Amino acid sequence: MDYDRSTLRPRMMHIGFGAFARAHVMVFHDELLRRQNSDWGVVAVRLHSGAEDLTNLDRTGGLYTVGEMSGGDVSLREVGAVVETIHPLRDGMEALLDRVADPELSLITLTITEKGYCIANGHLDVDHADISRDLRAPASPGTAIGVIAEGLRRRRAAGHGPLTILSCDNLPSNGNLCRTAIAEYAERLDRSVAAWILSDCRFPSSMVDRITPAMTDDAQQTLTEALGRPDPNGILCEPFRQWVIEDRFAGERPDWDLAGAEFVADVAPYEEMKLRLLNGTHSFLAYLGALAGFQTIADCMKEPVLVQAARNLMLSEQAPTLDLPEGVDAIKYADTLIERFSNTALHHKTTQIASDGSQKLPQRLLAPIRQHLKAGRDWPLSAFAVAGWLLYCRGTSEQGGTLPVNDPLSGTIAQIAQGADGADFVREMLSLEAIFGDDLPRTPAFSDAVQSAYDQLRSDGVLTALS
Ligand code: CS2
Repeated sequence: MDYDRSTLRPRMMHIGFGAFARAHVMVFHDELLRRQNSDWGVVAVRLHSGAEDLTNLDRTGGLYTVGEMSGGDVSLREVGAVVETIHPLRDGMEALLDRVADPELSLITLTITEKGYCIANGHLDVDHADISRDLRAPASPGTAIGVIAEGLRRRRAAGHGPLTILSCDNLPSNGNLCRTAIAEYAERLDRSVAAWILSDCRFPSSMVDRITPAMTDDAQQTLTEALGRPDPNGILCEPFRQWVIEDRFAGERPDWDLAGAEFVADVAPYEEMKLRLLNGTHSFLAYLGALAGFQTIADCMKEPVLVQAARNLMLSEQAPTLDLPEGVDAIKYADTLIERFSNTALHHKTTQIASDGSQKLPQRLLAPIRQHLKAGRDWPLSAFAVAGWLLYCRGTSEQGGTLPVNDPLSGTIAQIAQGADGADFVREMLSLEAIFGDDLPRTPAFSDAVQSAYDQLRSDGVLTALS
């Protein structure tokens, strides 16, 4: 280890210590610790699955390996930032809430996925089963939102200072959404706590980027060979990493700029660019690629029709909806994405990216489509993406293989798919307000375009339809 870990204190907590966090947030943090004497140690938290992973991490004293993969090369880094792990099912909820309230803590970073914020129509979804359960028993919350709100309540009651909560999930204005969710939740616990959260705590937005597929047995094997021993918490990812953070913290912050992060006044242009060009195209490839029988994104990139379509989606349909950050060239950005997607060392499954479509479609594809509709522009590839999601939701690939539909709305989706086919299926799916709002289903230019793309996918198959 290149730095003295004995000086690290539990000053930062990361909730959602899964694959992405280990490969992204923690790598930036580790790099900072290599470059600066610092006491910013990390408390690694998971709320649901993963207790065993954290116990394994304790066994190695918090150390784990990140392998950056490109071609046949694996470049290894040992990350030493973790000083403590907490899992409420293993350690008890009090241990976690006490840590949030601890005066030494100043920052919570979050990777809890899109659905973790429990937002509907821009507000906390108080009808969400997990949120309503937490509100009935706020001292033993199950959601990250409930944990943070209750921890902040205790923190304030103990007279300790505010926290910064930094969202690192793929949502536009993720900081504001996080602030809304936590403050609206706290409002129901205690109005004065909500007021304190709004006035004193800070919720910077951030754009995060690093392609990090879920670990598989094969990936574990590759890592074991490169490392010379197994590492149950090890993770493989691409070499590229980017983190753009709104510079708005409640107190001191780690100098992640020393590790390559960018602190800026306004993250929105970076977030939109990445969500639409990278994630939007990822979803496009995930649904259409999986339907056409491709297992991974790199496999999709071996099919010229998909490469051309992905590039056209980025440059002809997504880029025109963006105010790109200064100095960014859309063509170069798109070419770099195609190159990153083509990394054959990463086995990034199309079905993994296809998960949680109901949570991803709105910001990745529907927001730009709304702009096209307003401007009277065509959006044929975006229509194929939405139609691809619809067809994917029926659960069968063109070869007859099973496609897993992992989604918070999977029950509703399965019901619609069982009850209807063809135009009725499309109409019923498009009337899911949580995804499409109440505007898109009432816009014939929208439903007609999606319907006709859907028909074309069904009659011609993905590759013919796209070419
Ligand atoms: C992907 C992202 O799974 C998905 O939905 O689009 O996880 C993507 O790999 C990351 O955002 C890349 O930074």
